[in-house]
Amino acid sequence: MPFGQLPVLIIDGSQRVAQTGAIVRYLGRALKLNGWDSLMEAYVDMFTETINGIFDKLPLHESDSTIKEKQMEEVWTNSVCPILDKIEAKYKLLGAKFLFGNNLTFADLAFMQMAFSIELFRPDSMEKYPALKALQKKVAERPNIQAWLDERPKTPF
Ligand SMILES: N[C@@H](CCC(=O)N[C@@H](CS)C(=O)NCC(=O)O)C(=O)O
Repeated sequence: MPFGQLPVLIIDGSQRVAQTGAIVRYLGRALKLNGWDSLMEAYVDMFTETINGIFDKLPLHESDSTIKEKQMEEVWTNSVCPILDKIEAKYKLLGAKFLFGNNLTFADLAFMQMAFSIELFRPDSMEKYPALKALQKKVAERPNIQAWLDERPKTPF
């Protein structure tokens, strides 16, 4: 591990890249999931960083369930909803298949993962955002993604 932290992406069995953002951007470029020009790359990146910022706020490490629930309500109301309100409105206005048009980007993947994480804490939360809930489902149902969701280790917080 380059800096003693996960995640680490191992490329060709030997090269090691740490830091979520560096890994996501590297894979985004390699798999063409990063937007079609440099401005779109910046927007895809901006959405992904914002979405990942939500994940960082979730009370993942709190062991007392009462405190955890209280913290989650606070995070949901004050940090998550204001962002999802904006994303839902923009996504509806665009009327496209994915967050940035009709091609999947890593912003869609980051969104799907974050929505599942929120639902671990508040199971029906995403029902408040019908367009984004439909997007979450659409991304999760892509065959390769569905296969990974089914086989990946279950790690509830
Ligand atoms: N900024 C880093 C944070 C990585 C991080 O906090 N990793 C945790 C696991 S999710 C870790 O390895 N913690 C052990 C440690 O820091 O010693 C990233 O986004 O990749």
